[in-house]
Amino acid sequence: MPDTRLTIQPMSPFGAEVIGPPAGAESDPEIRAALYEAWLQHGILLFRNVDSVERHLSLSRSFGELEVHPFPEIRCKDNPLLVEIGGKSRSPAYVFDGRDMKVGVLPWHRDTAYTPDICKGAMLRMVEVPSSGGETMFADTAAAYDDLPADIKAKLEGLEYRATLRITVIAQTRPGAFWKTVRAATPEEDPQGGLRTNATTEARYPSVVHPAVLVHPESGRKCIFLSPTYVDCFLGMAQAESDAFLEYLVAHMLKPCYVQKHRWAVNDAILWDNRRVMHAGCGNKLNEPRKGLRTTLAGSVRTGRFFDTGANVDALPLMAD
Ligand SMILES: O=C(O)CCC(=O)C(=O)O
Ligand SMILES: [Fe+2]
Repeated sequence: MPDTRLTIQPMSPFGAEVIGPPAGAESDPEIRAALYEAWLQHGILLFRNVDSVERHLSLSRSFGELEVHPFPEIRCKDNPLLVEIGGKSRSPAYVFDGRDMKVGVLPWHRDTAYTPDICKGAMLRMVEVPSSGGETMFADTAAAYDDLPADIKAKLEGLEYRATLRITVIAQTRPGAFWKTVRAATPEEDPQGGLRTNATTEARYPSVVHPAVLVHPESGRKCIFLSPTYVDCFLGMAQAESDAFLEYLVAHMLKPCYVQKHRWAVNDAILWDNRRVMHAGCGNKLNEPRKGLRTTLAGSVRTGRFFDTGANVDALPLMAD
């Protein structure tokens, strides 16, 4: 019998809003199972009025074990299972997107896709929302896969790509990033120092190889398994051919019929299935607060391997915590 305390309201073109459950109801195994099923079916779930860290953690945990994020710099000091997105504790990367100078712009990616074990999912809760902008976009790569022409599906069969973490704006300006006209701020525009490079962070994560298509371990659906910002090259293709193929696939995945754009309200929380969904931050105007807290769900399938099989990750320098 359906639980009347829980309504799953589908959104367009994909995802669903969860109306209810009352705080703490997720400890009920039946409600937990219904939420999990809805998450697998819809790819992203929106919860409203998640008004405390405890509730955020409790909801996140009902979808699986949480993991500590690989970036020490963005972990919350008082709870390493949470990372801070935006907020005042990090110096923002200023980006000119061709029209406005913005902070918080994040090109299309999957979380932790620069490691061999791409995480299963993540739940972002917004605690400060700017007066305009600051949306997050999500793209359904399972529906996008389904609609590909047969010859492209055949080309993707068994295809792998090399991926490398890029966290600096200029390094992200490449095919597949969702802006083309990006530039870093000048010192006048960003008195704190303009574009910050973070070579130490990037050096910590050696390039990895992932399959271009993932058979979702739970739903069995095929997903275009790209994290476009990090893709260097499809293996076995010349760079120009690889760039053109990546541009084609990204343009396909970003058709409006696969993209959900969420305008946040305070205490909205969205859980995404990182195996199926990629996401991007639209950024917002300078000098407006925006702060999110995010959990990360452990327990993906290991799809990746290090590109350089001799990479000794343990020998790499650790960042200051
Ligand atoms: O800031 C955003 O809109 C997206 C943040 C993000 O990519 C994440 O929380 O993983
Ligand atoms: Fe992300």
